[in-house]
Amino acid sequence: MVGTVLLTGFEPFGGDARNPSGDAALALQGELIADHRVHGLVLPCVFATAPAALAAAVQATQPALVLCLGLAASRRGFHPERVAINLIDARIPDNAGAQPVDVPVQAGAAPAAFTTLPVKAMAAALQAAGHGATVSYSAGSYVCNQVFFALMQLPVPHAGFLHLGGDLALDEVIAGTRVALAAALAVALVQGPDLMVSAGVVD
Ligand code: PCA
Repeated sequence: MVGTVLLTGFEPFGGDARNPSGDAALALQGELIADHRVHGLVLPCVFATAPAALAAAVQATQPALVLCLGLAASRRGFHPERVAINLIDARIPDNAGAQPVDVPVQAGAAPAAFTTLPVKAMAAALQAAGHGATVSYSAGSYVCNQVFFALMQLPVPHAGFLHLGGDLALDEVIAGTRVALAAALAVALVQGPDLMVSAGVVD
C-alpha cells in the first residue's frame, strides 16, 4: 500500500527572489519515495497564516510522515532539526510585514518540542550519499521554528524539520531531500529507534 508524505517548503522571504525549500517541495511533488507518495506544498513565510496552512494540509492528506524544509542561508549543508522552541523572536519582518518579538508560538504549550524523526539516521544517510549534514539543536526563532513547533502539536506520527544551508544548489537540495526522506521513512516506519551515536555539538 502506498502511503503519503507531506513535504513542505517556504516561499521566498527577506527580499530573496527564490527559496530552494519551496522549489524542492514542488520538484518532488508526486514522486514515490520508499512506498510513499510525496505531497509537496509551499507555505507562506507569514507568522499569521503558515501554521494554519500546514494544519490544513495535514488534515487533507493524512500523511504518515511530515517533513518541513526551510532555508538557513548562513549555514552550510543539511541540518535535520532536533528541537523546536515555543518562542518567536523575529530578526526581520515576515512577508506580511509582521515582526513579533518574544511571543510564544502557542500560549500555554510546553517550552519546547522534540522531533519525532530519526535525525541522526537522516544525517548519516545524507553523509553516506556525499552531502554535508549536521544534526541541529536550534531551528532559530523565526517562521521555520514557528512552523516546526506548530507541526509538533499536530496529530502526525512522524514529523520534523530540515534546514537547508545557503551553499546548497537546488539540484543538491532535491537529491538530499530524497535521501533524508527515504532514511526517515525507513527508520521511523520500519526499523524503530534512531541511531545511538553522538551528534552533540559545542558552539
Ligand atoms: N527560512 C526561514 C523562514 C522561511 C525559510 O525558508 C527560517 O529559517 O525561519
